Amino acid sequence: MPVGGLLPLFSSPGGGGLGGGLGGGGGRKGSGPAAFRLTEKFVLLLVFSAFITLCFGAIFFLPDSSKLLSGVLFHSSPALQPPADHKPGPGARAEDAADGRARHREEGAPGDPAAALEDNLASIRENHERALREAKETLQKLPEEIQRDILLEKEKVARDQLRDRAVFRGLPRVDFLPPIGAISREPADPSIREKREKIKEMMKHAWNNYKRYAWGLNELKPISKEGHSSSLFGSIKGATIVDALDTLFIMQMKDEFEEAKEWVKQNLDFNVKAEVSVFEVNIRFVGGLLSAYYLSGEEIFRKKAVELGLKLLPAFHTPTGIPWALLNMKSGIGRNWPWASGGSSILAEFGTLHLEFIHLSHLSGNPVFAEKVTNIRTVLNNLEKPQGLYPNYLNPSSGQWGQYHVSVGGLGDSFYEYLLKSWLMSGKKDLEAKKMYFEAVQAIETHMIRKSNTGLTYIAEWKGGLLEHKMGHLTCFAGGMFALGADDAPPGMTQHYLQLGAEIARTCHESYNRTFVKLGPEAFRFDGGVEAIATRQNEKYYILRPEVVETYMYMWRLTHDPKYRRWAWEAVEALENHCRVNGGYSGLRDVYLSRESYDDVQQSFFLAETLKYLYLIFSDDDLLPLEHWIFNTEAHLLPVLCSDGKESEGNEQ
Ligand code: DMJ
Repeated sequence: MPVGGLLPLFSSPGGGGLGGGLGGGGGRKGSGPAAFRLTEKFVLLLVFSAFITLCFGAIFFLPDSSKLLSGVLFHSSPALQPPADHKPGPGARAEDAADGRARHREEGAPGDPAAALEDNLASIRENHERALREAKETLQKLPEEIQRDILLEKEKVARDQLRDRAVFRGLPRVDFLPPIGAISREPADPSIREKREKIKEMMKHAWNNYKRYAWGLNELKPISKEGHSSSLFGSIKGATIVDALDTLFIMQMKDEFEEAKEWVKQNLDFNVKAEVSVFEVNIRFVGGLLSAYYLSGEEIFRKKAVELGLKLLPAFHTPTGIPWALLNMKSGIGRNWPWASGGSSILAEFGTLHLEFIHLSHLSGNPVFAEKVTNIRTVLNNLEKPQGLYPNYLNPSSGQWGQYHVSVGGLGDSFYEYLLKSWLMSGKKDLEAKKMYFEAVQAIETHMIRKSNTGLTYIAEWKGGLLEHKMGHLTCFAGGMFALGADDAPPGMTQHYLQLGAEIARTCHESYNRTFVKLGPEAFRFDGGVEAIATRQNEKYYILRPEVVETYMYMWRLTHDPKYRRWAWEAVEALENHCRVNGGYSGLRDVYLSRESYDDVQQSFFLAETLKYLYLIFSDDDLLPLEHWIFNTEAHLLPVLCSDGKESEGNEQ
């Protein structure tokens, strides 16, 4: 429990506030009949917290308590109202937070509900005991000691801030090396060439409409034909421009790339007051700028990326160095999503900074970025993991896990992706990342991967030892991840991981194929007699997400099985038939309906990821070869670094 939460008990020895009312004086000596001694206070606290725990524990076992809680506690938006972004933006998380309290279902160990119940109670008990321990420690401190702790913490934050600024003395000269495979030949097969050309035409349609109706704003509303702003970026502007830069480059849309670059030069401004999501700004803006730099060599992108990276540093000024989710870039004040378990930071957010931050240090000569993400690893490595799994929530002050929820979809996903890619991006030198990745994947396989009755492999959600048999669209990226890591798997496991990747790809393809529009829902279930189908109205939408075609791209590159090109083309046709409108591309509110109901948002990741992955599937493998390039989680390109910290191009040229 955070110190601040207990302060009123001690606030005023002479009275005033709860502490005063209860006798004050730090609880050491009672000053009147109503006063409580320290031990009495502790007993009261114990009884009170046991009561609260029991109430909450009971809610977990109410039928469909998710509805109850989402309505009462989280005011979740009505069905048919998909949030702007779901992975892992606030919409997704708010929903997930509510969903996280959904009725627990027993794991696939039939006939053992008692053990499952026992597990769940054990984890509740454990959380409870931990909270009590922390409360007890704090209660034993004198008010002066608590005040001193607070002061020390404040001083530490101020020192950190000064240090971050001091180390950096401007950008060093960097020799730009021409990128490998940034531009490729036309595919030899005319039918493939034609398909690739079609995807480029889709990019033109998306870009031209954005330019026409929403230029300089974050995203486009293709039905209303106006700009769409998302709170994820505070008042930073131009998300679509920065997200699209590298796709424009590899598709050789030179004029468009130039106009985008000009906009960045003249208008991209980070001196904004409003709060931003550190994760979203990192993956889209820092990632997009780094990628544009590595492809084009234009200094403006390096400069802007480093400038933005420096602005994000105050997010790390927490007692553990685990960053806040939200940051006011002007004031440097951070906080976490109010709905996140016990004030926690989110695994998929603080765990998805590593690739970009290593490159920021590489391009700026400033070690501070690398230090921040290395520290995140250290904190994680010092923690006990339940069954070897990483919970989605971690408190940045106490350094303790929050709720024991584990997901390879929203809230967890790209953390695992970045472990694998850190290993690959380091030129296979970052052994720690490799170890963490394969250990995590092994635990995921044991505790979360299951097969449906008809043999579809899926990744469920783990909640305190129980499984919810649902898989998110976001989770579909994991097929590509398993396949990409296969080569470096422990002895004898390469084929197994390739196979696992192929099975996830097949399941996700099924989730598309079982809809009317042939694009998949936000989440699909394997229970109540259904397989790979969304059963809840608020999980039936599709917001132009990339994860399924992302997995097709890796599977195609790694196996050349023609079915992946076939499946990718089905997705292209579905996008054209159901998402394309006069004003661009729109997401859909229900993929099972024959009549389109548009959500009226052209997400920036549609240009950054969905169209880029599709284009690569119909290109030869020498366009952005996987051994030289790493795709960040927004599909932005970062070159593999050699052991000496140089990009791999350096060695090749
Ligand atoms: C993108 O912003 C990134 O892929 C992120 O990791 C998750 N959500 C979207 C796409 O669905």
